Amino acid sequence: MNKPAVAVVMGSDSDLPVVKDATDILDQFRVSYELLVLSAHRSPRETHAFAITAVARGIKVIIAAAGGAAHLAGVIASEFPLPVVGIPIQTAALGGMDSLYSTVQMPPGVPVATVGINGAKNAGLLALQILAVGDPSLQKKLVVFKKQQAKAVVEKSKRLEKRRQ
Ligand code: RP5
Repeated sequence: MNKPAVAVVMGSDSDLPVVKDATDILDQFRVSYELLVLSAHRSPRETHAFAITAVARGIKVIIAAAGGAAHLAGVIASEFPLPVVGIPIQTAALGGMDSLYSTVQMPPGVPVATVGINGAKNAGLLALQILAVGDPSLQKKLVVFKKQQAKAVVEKSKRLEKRRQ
């Protein structure tokens, strides 16, 4: 694997079981990534340092997961000039609506591409699709992935039909 073009960050290690769906899909496509715990509130200095140095390290897209008052993706997007994908983490208190609103409701000028609550697989795929804009071999792999996905749905439908006969 070569130098990471993706960084995957999360507000706490307690987010890792969800975030794993993002790293699994990156692993599947053999795309390397940085993996860090950073908190907009608990470690603001480290978060700031990470955001302002990421481009120089070759990072092209950042996936940021957080729950509750989920400001991590937005704070990173305020300084990182390339795409940021936000994953709102499901919470016990409010079911993740708090995380969703905190991540998605960014002010004009600072976009965060927000996936659904716990939508880490889509965050990984979106990061791959962003990289694929300038990477024809990754584009080909994504085409194969989508064909396989469609085939799996057709097969499920056939199995269902058979069971009804
Ligand atoms: C957020 O607070 C984290 O992203 C996590 O989802 C949540 C709870 O963190 P812990 O108390 O488990 O460390 O900042």
